[in-house]
Amino acid sequence: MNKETKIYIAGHKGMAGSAIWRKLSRAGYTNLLGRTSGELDLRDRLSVNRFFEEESPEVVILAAAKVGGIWANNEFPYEFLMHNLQIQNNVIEAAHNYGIKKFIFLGSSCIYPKHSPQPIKEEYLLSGELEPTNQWYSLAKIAGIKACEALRRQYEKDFVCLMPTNLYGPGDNFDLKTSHVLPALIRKFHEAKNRDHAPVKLWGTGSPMREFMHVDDLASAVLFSLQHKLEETIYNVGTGKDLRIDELAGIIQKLTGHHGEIFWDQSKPDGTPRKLLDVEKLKNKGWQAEIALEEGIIQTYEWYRIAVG
Ligand code: GFB
Repeated sequence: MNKETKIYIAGHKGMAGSAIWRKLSRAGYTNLLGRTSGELDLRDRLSVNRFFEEESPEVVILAAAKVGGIWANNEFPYEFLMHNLQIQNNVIEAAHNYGIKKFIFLGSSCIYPKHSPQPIKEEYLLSGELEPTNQWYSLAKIAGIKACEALRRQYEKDFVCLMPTNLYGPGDNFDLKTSHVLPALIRKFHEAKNRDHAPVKLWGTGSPMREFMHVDDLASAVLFSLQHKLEETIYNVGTGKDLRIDELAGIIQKLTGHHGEIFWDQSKPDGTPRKLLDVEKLKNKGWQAEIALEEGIIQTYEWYRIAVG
């Protein structure tokens, strides 16, 4: 692989894909390929095959997926299962058929069992029941991992799966229903501050623990995975540190300058009690996350304020 290698980043307009595009461009990769969902519907097998036929990418990074927070996952189980299966089946199969040299599949820490021992090692996959709110998404991602594992085993393909922890950063979804917790909290506290420090209503009990990683750190893990030989199928990608949701709320409240009250709506689900990734495997290869949580939130809050005007 060199700087002219043709690299297709599927989902290059999404939060993860656009961070990967920025990272690779800055690292000097000059032959990046992207298509918006309007230009190429990854759920359409014929169009995907035609695209691979015409463009002949050498490396593929699959960052396209239907994603969302706990409410969206629970509310749209069919789309989270089927759209993800369709996208990854088409892209993985085309990558296999068109002889792609290296393939990176992005999953999520929610593939692991709901009550997994902590921190979660890669080998805990399929050792227990999934969290019900996001089992649909998780099952699709697990199928994608198994397809990559099968290709490695049967055809000796260099297909690697990265499992990022909860991501956040510029380009995130700030819709209060469908977003993940971190962007939702930035928006809720920001808007409440501007409404004379009105009270803020958050979901669940505040006791679940989550690990958050800036999307630029994921992009650096993807670059690292392109530049190094990885012998195994799955590598966790995280910071190795987590915190309670009510602690996260405290940090975001402070950073946004909100001084009002916080209420917890316990009719909303908590989801998995904890999902801290064990990140030793990729660390032993030489990669680790660098962006501290507060620094990342400050940068994301700045991005959000510019985006909303
Ligand atoms: O980020 P989040 O939606 O998803 O929620 P998961 C994390 C925790 O924050 C849950 C609580 O316990 C929520 O109840 N929370 C508190 C809130 N206030 C809010 C709020 O205003 N909005 C949101 N969204 N949450 C997702 C999976 O799980 O994580 C996906 O459903 C994916 O499949 C993703 O894996 C990374 O961390 O629970």
